Amino acid sequence: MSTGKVKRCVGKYELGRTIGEGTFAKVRFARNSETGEAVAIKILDKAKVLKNKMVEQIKREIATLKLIKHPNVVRLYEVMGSKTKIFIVLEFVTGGELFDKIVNNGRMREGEARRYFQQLISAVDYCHSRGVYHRDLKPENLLLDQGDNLKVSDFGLSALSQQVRDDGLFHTSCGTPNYVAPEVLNDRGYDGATADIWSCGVILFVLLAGYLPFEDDNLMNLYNKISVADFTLPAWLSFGAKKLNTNPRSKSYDTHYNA
Ligand code: 3AM
Repeated sequence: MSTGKVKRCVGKYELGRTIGEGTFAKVRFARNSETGEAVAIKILDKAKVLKNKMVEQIKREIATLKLIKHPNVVRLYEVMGSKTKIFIVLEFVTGGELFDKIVNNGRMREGEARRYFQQLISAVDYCHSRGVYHRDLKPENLLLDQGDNLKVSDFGLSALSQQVRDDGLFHTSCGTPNYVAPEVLNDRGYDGATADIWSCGVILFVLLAGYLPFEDDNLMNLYNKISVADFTLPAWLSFGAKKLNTNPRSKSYDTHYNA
């Protein structure tokens, strides 16, 4: 028997429950009414985007993103707008967030971390080769699918997230900029590719160590630690994993780095 409830639709998608609130958008479950396929829809407040006159840039970026197809990147199917909102229709990913694993089980074995890291680098390399940069790689953007494969979300959507950040404080909703490269913190213009690789390094560190390389309750102290690459490698890392540390200012593989 029908409940008589009218489902709210966006284009051909029937909106369902709210999955969560991200850095710059609300995320809702939805279903393609033609195919039955499940999707996730990110919903943004249009006013925030328009205010910053970024619409043209965002349209350009989205056109590029539709061409990005990689097993480790969350697919972007389409983007729609209403009078007040922007709807970004995405592949629905069911396995939760990678970092929930760390929160629940602590650090990973090297083999497990290596597999996720290879998938991350594969996604990043693919996007970079198409001129698409993430600029905000961090735990909440690393999802897992049913087969325990990594899916990176929000690739190329930095213009959108930047908008909303500009309306609040820098990185308000994600707390602290632990994953951000020093040159991004300086805010003097930066290379999207190397900034992403820095964040990948921080992510790998967290997978293997179970804690962040740069942490401080005081934001200025945190900026400072990031700027001088002041971190300590955990003793349990293998020689191979330690060797991945590419801090050009460190001469040996001591456990403490402070350039
Ligand atoms: O609020 P939580 O942390 O449970 O995992 C993302 C996060 O969940 C989820 O939406 C919340 C806000 O970002 N999410 C983001 N993109 C998603 C997607 N494509 C997604 N869940 C499924 N598929």
